[in-house]
Amino acid sequence: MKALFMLLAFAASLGLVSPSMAAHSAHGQESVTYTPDITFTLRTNIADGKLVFMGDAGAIAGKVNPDLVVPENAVVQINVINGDGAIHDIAVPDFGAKSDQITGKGASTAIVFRANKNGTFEYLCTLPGHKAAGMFGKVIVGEQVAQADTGALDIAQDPTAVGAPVGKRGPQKITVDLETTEVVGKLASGSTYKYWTFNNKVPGPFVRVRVGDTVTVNVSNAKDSSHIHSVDFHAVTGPGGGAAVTQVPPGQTKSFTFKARHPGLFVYHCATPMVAQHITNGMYGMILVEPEGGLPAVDREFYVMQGELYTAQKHGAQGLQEFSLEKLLDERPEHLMFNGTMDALTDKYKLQANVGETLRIFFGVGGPNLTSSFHVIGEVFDKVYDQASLTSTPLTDVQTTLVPPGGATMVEFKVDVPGNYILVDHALSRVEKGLSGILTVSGKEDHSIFHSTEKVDPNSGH
Ligand SMILES: [Cu+2]
Repeated sequence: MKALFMLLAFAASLGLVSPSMAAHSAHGQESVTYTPDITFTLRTNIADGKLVFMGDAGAIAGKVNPDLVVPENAVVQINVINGDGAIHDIAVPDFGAKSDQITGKGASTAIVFRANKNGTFEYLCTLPGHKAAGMFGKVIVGEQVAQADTGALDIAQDPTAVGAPVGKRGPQKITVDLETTEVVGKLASGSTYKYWTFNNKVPGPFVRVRVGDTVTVNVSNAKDSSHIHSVDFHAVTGPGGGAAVTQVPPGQTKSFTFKARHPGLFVYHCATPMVAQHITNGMYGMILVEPEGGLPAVDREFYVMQGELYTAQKHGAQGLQEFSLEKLLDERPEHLMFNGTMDALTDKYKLQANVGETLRIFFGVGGPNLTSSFHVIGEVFDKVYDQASLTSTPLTDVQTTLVPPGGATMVEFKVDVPGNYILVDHALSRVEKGLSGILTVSGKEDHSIFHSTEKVDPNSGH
């Protein structure tokens, strides 16, 4: 429902739905974006005989009527969960935002608005008597949000780190060095996670070879690791994809050599028990085996992988997030992300291109559990190399393509219209758990392709 609401709001910002519909959906607010800049979750509660909003997660967890501190001009989402079973709503009248009423215990609603003026404003429940009973607090716009410097490692993988095309060269001998590490990395602003990685990045390095190459893989497990690690390349024909000979204790190195016999885009991952835990913690990456003569030239290539984190703490919580075995086994991730962290492809790295260019995305799912419905909002894939088969005729003109865990796809499309395009898994609840990326296209508009008299929000997309 919320995803639909956001979709409508986003469509409204592009002028794709009627003004009345837009006004209804966005509560009269202009230019909200597909993904909010900041999200708060409040739970209604009865405390000391008073009705209150209680912070549900993150820095406001457990606080009564918490101050909601946001940067100026941020798109703010406030979720409210009914915790007491009475009728409630939430409104921020100064920004024209008001939710539906929620009645049942566990029911929820949300409001979204752009905090486009500085100052202190009120949020409240508008039901008669509820504010008087205690249901109100402050939205403080324009104050610096205090940010603990965690000193954690930046493990986000650069989506442009795709290596050099093989071109016309013949088969060669190639060496791939992988170091397995266990490091505390930045998950989102104010939160960290103990990642397990290949070469301190999630996903691990993009390995690029040619069919017929002889590839030697050296797996070194860092001295300060606590666990055995290994690697299974899906491009390998042999025991465990290499995992049977690379169970490496801390401080040691093991190697194997394989012939790249099948062209394609293949996932690699750690395959040490419990394998699902090693993968969720960040131990996955991809190897591209280019066909003879190489792939057709394109203007830009990107490396994107989808992952999941199962933490005891809820999405949005601050501080060190700890692994939850229970949630992993139930396949209930708290966080989903492209390239390792919550903001890897929305803030740290954005995908950039110019109008008229043809792009190629090497997209894979580390997982370990969820199938991705990969989609770029506002674009159509000209070509989809389904299941990352590079020797089959590609599908053409595709909106959304399925990518299973341990699988990949290669998509190509020409960008014709400037703007921000959002990479998503179209199972859009996952956007709420962090899964999105931005492709920014610059250049001249072509009104024969897209035109509107409405103002396009320059920040649309983020
Ligand atoms: Cu491992």
